[in-house]
Order: sequence, then C-alpha cells, then structure tokens
Amino acid sequence: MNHTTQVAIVGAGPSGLLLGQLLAKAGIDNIIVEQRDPDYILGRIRAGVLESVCVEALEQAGCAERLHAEGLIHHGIELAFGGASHRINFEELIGKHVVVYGQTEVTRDLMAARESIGATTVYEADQVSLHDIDSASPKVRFVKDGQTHEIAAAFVAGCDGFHGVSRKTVADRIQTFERVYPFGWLGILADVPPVTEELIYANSERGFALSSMRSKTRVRCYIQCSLDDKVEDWSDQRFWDEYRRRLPEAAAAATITGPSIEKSIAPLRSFVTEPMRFGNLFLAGDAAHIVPPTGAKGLNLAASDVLYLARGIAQFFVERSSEGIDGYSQRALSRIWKAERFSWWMTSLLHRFPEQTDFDRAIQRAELDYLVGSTAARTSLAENYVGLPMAS
Ligand code: FAS
Ligand code: PHB
Repeated sequence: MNHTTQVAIVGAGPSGLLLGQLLAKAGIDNIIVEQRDPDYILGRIRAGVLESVCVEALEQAGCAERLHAEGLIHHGIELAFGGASHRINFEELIGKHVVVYGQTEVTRDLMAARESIGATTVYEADQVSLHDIDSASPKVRFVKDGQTHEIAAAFVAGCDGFHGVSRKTVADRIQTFERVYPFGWLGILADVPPVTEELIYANSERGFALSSMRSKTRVRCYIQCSLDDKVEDWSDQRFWDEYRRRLPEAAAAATITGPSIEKSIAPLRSFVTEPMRFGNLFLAGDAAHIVPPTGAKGLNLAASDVLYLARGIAQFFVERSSEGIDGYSQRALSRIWKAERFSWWMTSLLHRFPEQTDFDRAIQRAELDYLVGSTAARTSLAENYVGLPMAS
C-alpha cells in the first residue's frame, strides 16, 4: 500500500513526536512510523530534567500545559563529596532554572497532542527500511499486519534512537566519535517522597549516586554500578543500603525507602555522528548522539535538534528557502559537542573509575574543591546545566 506525505518520521520517541507536532503546527503533513507500541514506549523510564530550550519547544508544540501545572521548578542542585554538600545556585549565578518533569510524561503529552490533531502514527511497524534518500522522493518502507507499505516523502527524519535503522542506513557515509565508560547506572523508581527539594549528585568513596525525583511523592535514584552487574543482583534492600552509603549523612538518614516500581541498568557512553544530514535524510536525537546522563542532556539535545530541523523544514516549505536544512547539521552539532563536553566533564568529575590512581583521585578532589570555591567555575557549571542558548 502506498502513502504520500511531506515528511516521513522514523521513531515515536520524544524526538519523533516533538518533530511531528512542530511540523503539524507549521501546516506540514507528516507520518510517524514506530516499531513498538505506545505502552512499551511509555514504560521506558529515562530523563527527568528539562532545560528551558526543551520547555520552549514543548510550548511551541502546544504540549506544555501539564508540564507547567505539574513540573517542579528547580533553582539549583547539590554536589556532595568528602562528607559535605555544596549547592550550585543557578538562580543566583545566572538567573535561570530547570524543570523536573519525567520524559515519560513529556512523551505522554506529545502522544495525546498528536492523537488530538488526528496525525498518522503507525505503531508496531516491522522491517522498517529507508530508500532513495538522495533523491527528491525518499521512501520509508515497512510491514504492518503482514502487508508491505511504502511512504514517499520530500524528507525523512531519522528519530529512531541509538539502535534504530536510520543511522545504519548511512553507516558507510558517517564519521562517529565514541567513548564508552567503564561503569553503568542502576536506577530505580519508587513512590516515596524525595529526601531534599533539589537533586543531589554525590561522589563518594564507594562510587557515584544521584538523588532525583519525578514529583514530591516519587523518586528516581541511581547508583554507579559495575558493567558486570545484572538488575537481578540488586534487591531493593541492597540498592537502598548502598545508595544511602553514598549520600551525605543527613540525606542518608532522612531517606525514606520503598519498593521499586521500576529498576534498570543503563550503560554510559558518549557518541556523536557527523554529519547529521544525508541527501533528504536528517538524523535527530539519540539516532545521532548519546551522552552519559550525568549532565541531564540527552532529552534536551533531542529537543534542540528537533527545533533546528523543524525550523529548517518549515523554511523550505513555507519560504521556499533551503538555508535552514542546509545549515541543520552544522548548527545542531555545534550545540551537541558543547553538551557532550559538559556531560563527559560531569561524568569524569563525579564517578569512581576502576583504573583511577591516587593521583587521579587527588586531581578529581582538587577539581571539586576548586569548583565549589569559585564563582566563575560554579557559573560555568550552571550555564551548561540549565542549557546553553541555541544558535539563531
Ligand atoms: P528514543 O530512543 O527515545 O526513541 C526512538 C524511538 O524509535 C523508540 O520509540 C524506538 O522504539 C523507535 N525505533 C527504533 N528503531 C526503529 C525502527 N527500526 N523503526 C521504527 N522505530 C524504531 N537522558 C537524560 O537527559 N537523562 C537521563 O537520565 C536519561 N536516562 C536514559 C536511560 C536509558 C536506558 C536510555 C537508553 C537513555 C536515557 N536518556 C536520558 C537519554 C534519553 O532520554 C534520550 O535522550 C531520549 O530518549 C532521546 O529521544 P529519541 O531521540 O526520541 O530516542
Ligand atoms: C533523572 O531524574 O532521571 C535524572 C536527573 C538528572 C540526571 C540524570 C537523570 O543528570
């Protein structure tokens, strides 16, 4: 069965759904093809902190109402090391803040918005493949309920994440940059109140821990774990005991524990694909780059990619100008690399590396001491954490 649209989007995660919504707002027809079903996508527990760029993108997409009603505004974070806790006050340093609102809720809002405008999303599509991406009519083929379908479009957006088909389609035309970290993050979700108002990033002798949240009644907590660890190795009790050993004393004592409603291990890597455009195929979000979650950048980078891409495609169709799509890869990569640097730096600063020498640990401690003692250094962390401005 053949279909025609202006933009074919592969992937219905935050990137694909946000792009679909922004294009629809600009009057540009689009179809999303997704391999999984909505419940599976909503069940993936991921990001929790939104930069203002991401909030603005959701406002432009007309999907920010619940975010503003339920999201938690955070004016800073705590850095804990050496038995003490140090606040990085974003508001005081740079007059900005972040919003804590789970990726699951962002995705839910985007799904609801897309359904309300009646835009086409094909879920549980099999054997998705991309064709003729250098031609004026690139195509996305897939099998649904045993029938083969083909979508002809002016542009294809590869929003299908790190393991998707889009980057694989151009594997022989890309340069990749990668660093894999020698540890993972074991994360749990639990319906207990957070121990503090803001997030705590802890560098302890036993390893990294992060105290985050989804609301005032639901926490998202992480500990650095070995790459050999399996989720089944970690009972809830074992997690909470280790987690509390890594927090500052007062926070550990005040921590309320409870049964996990989700528990998973995520590997950590830095990864960038260059370029991000191949003829009329554009990569966006995790399809093009991955950051270690220490800097809370993954979802936010996906949002800025999509803002650049949506603007470029709208410029093409509405103003008949290709300046935006021609400049997409360079603009997006400029912001991506700065976020990659910050995420690598936060990861290097806060984790215990297996091969670290005493000298390495002393340098890490000196970096932390300098950071919390310098207004310039704290300002640098603050402006990167809340999100650097987008290029015009
Ligand atoms: P996604 O991977 O979210 O979505 C891609 C979509 O494409 C998926 O729905 C997938 O099913 C679909 N797809 C894949 N292959 C396909 C194919 N062949 N055909 C059709 N569809 C296909 N970021 C943070 O900021 N903070 C965090 O704490 C954090 N934790 C994370 C934990 C994990 C385990 C992972 C994997 C990522 C985490 N991230 C975090 C990053 C994450 O939030 C991503 O940045 C975000 O999901 C990016 O969204 P998308 O680009 O839409 O990719
Ligand atoms: C989360 O709440 O999932 C979260 C918050 C901040 C991070 C990483 C993850 O840096």
